[in-house]
Amino acid sequence: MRPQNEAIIVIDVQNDFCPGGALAVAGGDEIVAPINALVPEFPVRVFTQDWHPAGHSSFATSHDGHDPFTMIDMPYGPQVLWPDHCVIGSDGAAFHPKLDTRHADLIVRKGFRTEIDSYSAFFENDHETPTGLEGYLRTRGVDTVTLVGLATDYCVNFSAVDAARLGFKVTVIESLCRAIDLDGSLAAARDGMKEAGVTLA
Ligand code: VGL
Ligand code: ZN
Repeated sequence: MRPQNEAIIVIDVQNDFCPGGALAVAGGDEIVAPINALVPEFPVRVFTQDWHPAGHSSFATSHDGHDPFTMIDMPYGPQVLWPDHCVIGSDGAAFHPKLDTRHADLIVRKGFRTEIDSYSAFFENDHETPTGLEGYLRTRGVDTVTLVGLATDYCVNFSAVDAARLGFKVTVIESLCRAIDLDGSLAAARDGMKEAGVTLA
């Protein structure tokens, strides 16, 4: 067992990010078994779930004439438009059926406001509106976090960089993540994480 100050954060291991899903990440399902094996080593276990209302502003279908995987300017900054995914209550939004969520102490849902996306487990994409996870971790005495899940270059990356900026010691286990890799987003994410002081293991 890891020491009491260490948490694992399992990011968005949901059907829509696995093969066959609406925003499938190649090999997304390969990480499920090793994540199940790793989670019990940690005294604090947080899982996140991307959780969007139908008609969410990050969906290309909400913007006439815009295609998925293109950019749009939102009031809070540039935003990638995605295929409809992880719609609240849908099968695509459910955790991968083999993911052992019995281990979860806390499940954080994010992206549930129509007008703003939330990649990070800590802040929405305005980098300002908190999810409450920082307070949860601190009140449980956590100062060190390990991140795994989907997708390396979006939700794992944003969560890792925010955690590091908040002063947590952060490790991303890359072999337990898979990337979308849109226009060099994986290389940019790796550089950004290293720059923020995140350890890529
Ligand atoms: C994610 C794109 C849109 C992720 C979520 O979990 O990385 N990516 N919503
Ligand atoms: Zn999303």
